Amino acid sequence: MFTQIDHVGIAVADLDEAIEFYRKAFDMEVVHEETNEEQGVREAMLAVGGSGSCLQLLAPLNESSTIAKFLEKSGPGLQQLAYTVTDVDAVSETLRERGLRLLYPEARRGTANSRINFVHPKDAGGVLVELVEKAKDTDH
Ligand code: V0V
Repeated sequence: MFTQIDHVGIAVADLDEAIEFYRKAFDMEVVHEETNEEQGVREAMLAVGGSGSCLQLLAPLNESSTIAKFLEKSGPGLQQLAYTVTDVDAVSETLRERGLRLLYPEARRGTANSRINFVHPKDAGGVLVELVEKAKDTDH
């Protein structure tokens, strides 16, 4: 079902400060950065060696962002665990059949034109699980 850990998402208040921290403390470099208006985030992907898995730093774009709400309630830290899948529609359907709530009826646009959906954290042991079907032409 899942082919690898795509990324681990961390909520941060200030994206530039967080990027600087990860660069200085852990020698990690940004491989992709973008703003996703629909998701209400500014985000950066940082490579974890050559593993293919990334760290995703997520900063809120505005006060109504899910990340703003998360920061207010829980403070900065781990917000989500994302798995790579080859077909997000098929995996979402399988998980629905298994009784898990998917957040969206249809996949939405994620990082670098990936297609994404989420399993509600209350149905996944307290973990916000993201499913990521990568765009064909990307390596992150
Ligand atoms: C909320 N809860 C969480 C959680 N967020 N538990 C674990 N991890 C999280 N991230 C718990 C919370 O403690 C509450 O538990 C309960 O769920 C309801 O929380 P809430 O504060 O009322 O929050 P809601 O219901 O307003 O929103 C929660 C959901 C929301 C998960 C529905 O955050 C959401 O829609 N997330 C998906 C979109 C997203 O995260 N976008 C930003 C990343 P108690 O207190 O009732 O026990 S964008 C992204 O990842 C991109 C672009 C990408 O990867 O490509």
